[in-house]
Amino acid sequence: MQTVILNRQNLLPLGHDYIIVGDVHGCIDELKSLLMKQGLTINNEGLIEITPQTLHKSIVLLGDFIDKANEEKLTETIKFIHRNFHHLNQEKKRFYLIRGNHEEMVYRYISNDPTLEITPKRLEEKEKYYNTVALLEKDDHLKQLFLELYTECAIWFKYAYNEDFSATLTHAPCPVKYLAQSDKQSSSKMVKCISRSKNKGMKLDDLIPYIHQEAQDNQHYHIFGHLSQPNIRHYKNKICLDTSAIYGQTLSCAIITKDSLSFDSVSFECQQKKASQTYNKLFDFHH
Ligand SMILES: [Mn+2]
Repeated sequence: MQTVILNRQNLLPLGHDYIIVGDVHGCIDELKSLLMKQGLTINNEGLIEITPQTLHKSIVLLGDFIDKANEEKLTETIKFIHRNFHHLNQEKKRFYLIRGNHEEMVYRYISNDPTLEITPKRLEEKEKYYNTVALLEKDDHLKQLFLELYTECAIWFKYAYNEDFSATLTHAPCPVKYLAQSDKQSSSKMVKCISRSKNKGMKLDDLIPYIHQEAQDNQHYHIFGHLSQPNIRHYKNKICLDTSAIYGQTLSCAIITKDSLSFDSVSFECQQKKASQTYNKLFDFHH
């Protein structure tokens, strides 16, 4: 077995239950519902209450909490995550964020990243895929909140219970050799994989063959989001949790308690217009 020297700040402490939530994309109503369904209470000020019953529950967002939703919901999402990130992490860490490709791209736009060449195509993409940019450009306070959250995002986390059970969490699927590594190339592979929109017509399992080829029949899970799916996709130790909330499907989470793994979902609540896309299914071996 490969020995990886783990960076302590990427290790999730044992003794907590972890609620690991897939791509939120501004589905704030669904995020609140999903957390409440896990026994958390949200008060009138939008703060998640810390009670004796919920003291040991931690939240991990798998990335892509922005974009695609409408501006009102995006604003609410950023404010909710920001408030609760600080609130829940006051005494000890209970709220963890993973960087998705949407956070990364929006950060590059709003920080005037010199390596981001602004071409007509880029400007078109900014409107079409990264609608949080325009919102942050006209709301400086919200932009500051986003920037604070961005600096708090990790690329990956690992929960290592024992030699038989662990879970590595990233935004995007990636080959095992990049997983939980700290070099620049590995980091970018954990945030984003090959584009589906640039490879239309190709089956997802052919586009990222490593994900099923490297799947193992064990409980050393790799849990990721990024690839909007019609439901939770689970093959051996590989699990995709992006269940297309903003596309009108569901928002899902995995729950880790000690060495057990379970799942839950809530439906899209129709409090905003859903986005549209055609699904390209992962682990779709029967055809
Ligand atoms: Mn993504």
